[in-house]
Amino acid sequence: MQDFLFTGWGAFWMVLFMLVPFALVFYYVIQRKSVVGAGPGAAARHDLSRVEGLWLGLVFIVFIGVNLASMKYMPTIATARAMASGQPLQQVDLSAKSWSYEISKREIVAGQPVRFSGRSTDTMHGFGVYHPDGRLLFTMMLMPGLKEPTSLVHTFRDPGKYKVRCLEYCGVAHHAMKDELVVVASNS
Ligand SMILES: [Cu+2]
Repeated sequence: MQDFLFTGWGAFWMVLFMLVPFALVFYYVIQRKSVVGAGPGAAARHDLSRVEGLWLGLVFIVFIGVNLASMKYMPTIATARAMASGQPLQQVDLSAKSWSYEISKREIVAGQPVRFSGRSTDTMHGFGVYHPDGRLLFTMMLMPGLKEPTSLVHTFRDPGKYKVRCLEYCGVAHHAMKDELVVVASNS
């Protein structure tokens, strides 16, 4: 019985069978809509009240304000500021492969900026660092095949054990791709 669908004009009739009712309903809806409501037109603009205008202004100001105020916390901006400050950096080189990390230094001194320079040797990996209280501090996306390592500067404030997790899905053992950094208090 269904054979005719797959031979000759069967597919054509099948498409018509689907499309014609759809087209009819579409046409009906468009017709109805054009009769029932004209939609927002030039006349509706006069109804935009003072309150609506103020609300729009407030949203705009809050949007710009929040963006400006939070900009310095963006990892890229924080990195540029740390580099410009001329402070000595602790350098940590890391290499990611499925599904582990090689990290040149796992012990870090608090209060002194750390530059993480990361590479991936096989596929896309992430390097996400969590504060001991569970907050995600930053994550780096490590793409394979780049000439320069991906770098980010972060200054750790609190001594403790910081979990590292891959935050880019990278295969069956992605969930097991983790490591740990230890931040120690500075002696000075
Ligand atoms: Cu992963």
